[in-house]
Amino acid sequence: MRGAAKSSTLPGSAAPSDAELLAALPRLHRAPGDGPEAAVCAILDQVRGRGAAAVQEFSERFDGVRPARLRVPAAALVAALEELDPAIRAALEASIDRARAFAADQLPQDVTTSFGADASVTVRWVPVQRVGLYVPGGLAVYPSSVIMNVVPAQAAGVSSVALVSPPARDGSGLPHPTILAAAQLLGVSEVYAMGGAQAIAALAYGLEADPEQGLPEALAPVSLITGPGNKFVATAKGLLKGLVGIDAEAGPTEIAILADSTANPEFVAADLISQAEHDPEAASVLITDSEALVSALQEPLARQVAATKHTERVVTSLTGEQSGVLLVADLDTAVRAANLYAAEHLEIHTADPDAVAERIVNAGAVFVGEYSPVSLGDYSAGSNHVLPTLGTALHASGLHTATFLKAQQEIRYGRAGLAQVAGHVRTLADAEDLPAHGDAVDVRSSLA
Ligand code: HSO
Ligand code: ZN
Repeated sequence: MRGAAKSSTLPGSAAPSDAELLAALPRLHRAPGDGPEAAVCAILDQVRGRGAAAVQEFSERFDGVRPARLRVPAAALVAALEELDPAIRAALEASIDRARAFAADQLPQDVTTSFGADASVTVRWVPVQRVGLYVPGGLAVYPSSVIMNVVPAQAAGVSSVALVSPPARDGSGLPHPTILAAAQLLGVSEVYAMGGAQAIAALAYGLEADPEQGLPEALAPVSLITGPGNKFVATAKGLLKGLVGIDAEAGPTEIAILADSTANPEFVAADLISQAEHDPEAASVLITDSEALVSALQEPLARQVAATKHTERVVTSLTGEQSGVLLVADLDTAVRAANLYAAEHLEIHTADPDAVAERIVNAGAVFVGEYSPVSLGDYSAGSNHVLPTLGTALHASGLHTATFLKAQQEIRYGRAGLAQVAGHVRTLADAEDLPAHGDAVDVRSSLA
């Protein structure tokens, strides 16, 4: 990648070890405690102690806005949808339709396992009752993220949704009108003009009603918070994890492209740039076994970077430590590298993309073939764009319907069913020196 800070070549005949591959892959590594923990702790404390007044103060300090109304009035949601450009409305509706179809298909079935007529266990999928959804502000406006958070929550059957998003700097004191319109389209009526760590604190602790601060009704605490945000949001989620559930402490967006000599360099360049556009810290990584592709990429990349609207942040992202090219000897090594990198988004541009996709076990989402760009998934594919970053795809998933469900277990034994295992319970209880456990079973057989 021209101008990329890091371009690594491991084409030697000896297979590189996993450690060598990992070291050659570009990624920003932050040590725990490197983030704004101390500042965020202070914000959390203030919001817990002083509620809406503290939220307002932080909003003024960090977003440059003191919203007259922290709770977005219903009339503002209605007006935003009425005034929405019809083409944007149609595109949002199409995106919602696909996302809803995919989310509905993911609903897991309750399952009962029987151990005879009088003994069974069941897993029952129960929605989290109240969730908080964070829609970021920052360098762009993200109505698509309203869809990606709300749709799986609704598909899961969540009955109470609070959506927060920072106030825009447009004098309205409200989140961007397209965000409000998307909420209204989805039937979400509880929307707040707040962002940053203060919004996460408000969701986790709740807020008492404070009409003077633009909060006519209390904000009830939520049980789960999802959605990406800046590092203050991620840090606040990390610190509050436990008090509330969280989906992730998301980092900047990242794309990895696994490509061979058949890849179209124009497409590869466009896709690397597309995610670099989000953030100067966004990561764009090409993993390939083709030196010819790396050479062929230079001209279209330079041309497209110069022509794109947000050239400055794209260049910062592409030349940052977190972006670059890894050239390896063969496709097998490229697949191994992609699995080690565990990208938020992994595109596959190879002669047989399905065969490669089958071998990918670590990625937030896999985009199979050159007509499945990440930006399709960002908006209109039907898949979700809130995905694990920073290598957490090694163990985590993107938002999906089950994110908002709990696998609650039910134990249903009768007298005969219990009698069949009572002896084992007695034995194990005694082995653990917990005889009262065994007694709780024996009391039933002695009274039978
Ligand atoms: N690529 C981003 C999501 C997004 N892109 C929203 C455009 N709008 C993180 O997956
Ligand atoms: Zn994107």
